[in-house]
Amino acid sequence: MKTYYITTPIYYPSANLHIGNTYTTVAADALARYKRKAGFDVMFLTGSDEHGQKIQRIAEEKGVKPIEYVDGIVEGIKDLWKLMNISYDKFIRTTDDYHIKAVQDIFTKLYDKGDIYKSVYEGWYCTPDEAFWTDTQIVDGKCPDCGRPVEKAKEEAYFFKMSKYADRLIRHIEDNPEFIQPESRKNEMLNNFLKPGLQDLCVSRTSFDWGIPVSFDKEHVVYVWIDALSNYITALGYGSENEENYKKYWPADVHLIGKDILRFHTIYWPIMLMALDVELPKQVFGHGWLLVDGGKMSKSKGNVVDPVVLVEHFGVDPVRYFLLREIPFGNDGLFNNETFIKKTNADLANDLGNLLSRTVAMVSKYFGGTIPSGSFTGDFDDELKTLALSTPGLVEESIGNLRIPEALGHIWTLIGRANKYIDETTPWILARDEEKKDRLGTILYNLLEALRFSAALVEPFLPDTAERIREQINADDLTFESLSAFNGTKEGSSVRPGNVIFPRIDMEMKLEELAKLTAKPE
Ligand code: ME8
Repeated sequence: MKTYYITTPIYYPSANLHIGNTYTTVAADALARYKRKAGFDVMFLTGSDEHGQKIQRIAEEKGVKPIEYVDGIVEGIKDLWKLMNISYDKFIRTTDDYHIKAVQDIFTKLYDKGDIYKSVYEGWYCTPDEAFWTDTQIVDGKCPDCGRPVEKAKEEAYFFKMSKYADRLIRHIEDNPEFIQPESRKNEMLNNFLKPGLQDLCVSRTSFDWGIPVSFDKEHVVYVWIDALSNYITALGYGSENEENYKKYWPADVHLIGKDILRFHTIYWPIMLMALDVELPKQVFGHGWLLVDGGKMSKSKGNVVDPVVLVEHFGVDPVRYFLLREIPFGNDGLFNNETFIKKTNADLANDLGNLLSRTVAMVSKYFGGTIPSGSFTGDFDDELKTLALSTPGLVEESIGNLRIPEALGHIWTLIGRANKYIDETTPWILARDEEKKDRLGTILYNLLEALRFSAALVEPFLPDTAERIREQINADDLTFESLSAFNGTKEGSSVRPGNVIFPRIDMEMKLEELAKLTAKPE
């Protein structure tokens, strides 16, 4: 069985997660679900990155131990993933014992090899970003990434000899065009960071102690990126007594991350792996920002959209749908209440929801709920069938290239075609003529079958929606295999009319309510 290993970043439990973190995780979930459904043995990893000065400071401010603080947040993260229907296979916490031990061994191994050495660190530190900067990198005394003030830092520290592996990494990136995606980000990494020359990376700290102690020098804790990045292999048991999962799933098929941490994933991480003689991940995909009113949403800015509130108001799948369909995967996209409601009403309530309720209602009304035979073919049938049969291949191709909005676009083309088929074939007129009942039956059969295709294809993206459609059309097979023929709907079984799957949202009423939520401080 082919394996597929996909990861999200491990998130800082410095505050509750917002819709931006949710975006990455939902996208990874859709890909993981798709691959599982396509027959892959999937490992989908997510988790929390719990060490560092920032967490230590927050815990101190709150008067609790760091572990107590992060325990609470991590519980909330797990609840959020449950709410969002995230099907992760493993959740790693960097405070897990096995991870701590593996990171200590990794650090020691790199030291013994001569790739890590002790020296003195002098420079600037951005606490919110947990990033060190040199004199030339800071801008007007501020962090070049986030614009917040940096602090002077001077301390004994261990350093990683990054430059030793730079040429090898440049060659790897140039020889493997799929390694950094989207393509534009590859040039940014090569030209802005790698080619000008890499500085050695500071990999330990002594000014705080909320971290993994360096096993041979207990004054030092491992500086957060070696700790954090290693999660992708320690979660698989790398360096432990049981390396079964590591052997099975590594190298990762894709590390899905936001573009903010691309540098860490495409420079530091591969160099660490080279030093450890471990194969590199096949791909690092850096998606864009979810913006609110033109700015990046972030925990430290406090301009977050709370996914829990959105789900309470609209349900899980409208949120998943908007993130997956509306945000161009790889580029920035705007989260905006008005667009969100418009999109939910147009695509979910109108296109998909109405197709389902109209079809099921007509089967109930004209055939007493019993699914008719589909043998009486006529105009427009072939076009619908041909499109349905070609859609799985198109979706597969889009997903293969991680073009998630495009994949959904193909499914909605089919949904749109089915709605058009109703207009073209006018079942309500045929229903007036008893002699045309067979033809009417075929049309409804084809619509149910188009709905079965849509449900099967949409399932990885909107799992609840697929289940609700399946229930109403009474389909017993939503596998991808069943989409090789347009005849999976069972004639003679009964539809089960249910609630409207996406009630229309009253834009004006909700907008006012939502406006308050969008800028909700934590
Ligand atoms: O960086 N739009 O954790 P983090 C889209 N612990 N995605 C967003 C986003 C936004 N506005 N804001 C955050 C860390 N994200 C490290 C990672 S990995 C070994 C260590 C997503 O909690 C995006 O995926 O700051 C980004 O990379 C991640 O959250 C950063 O999460």
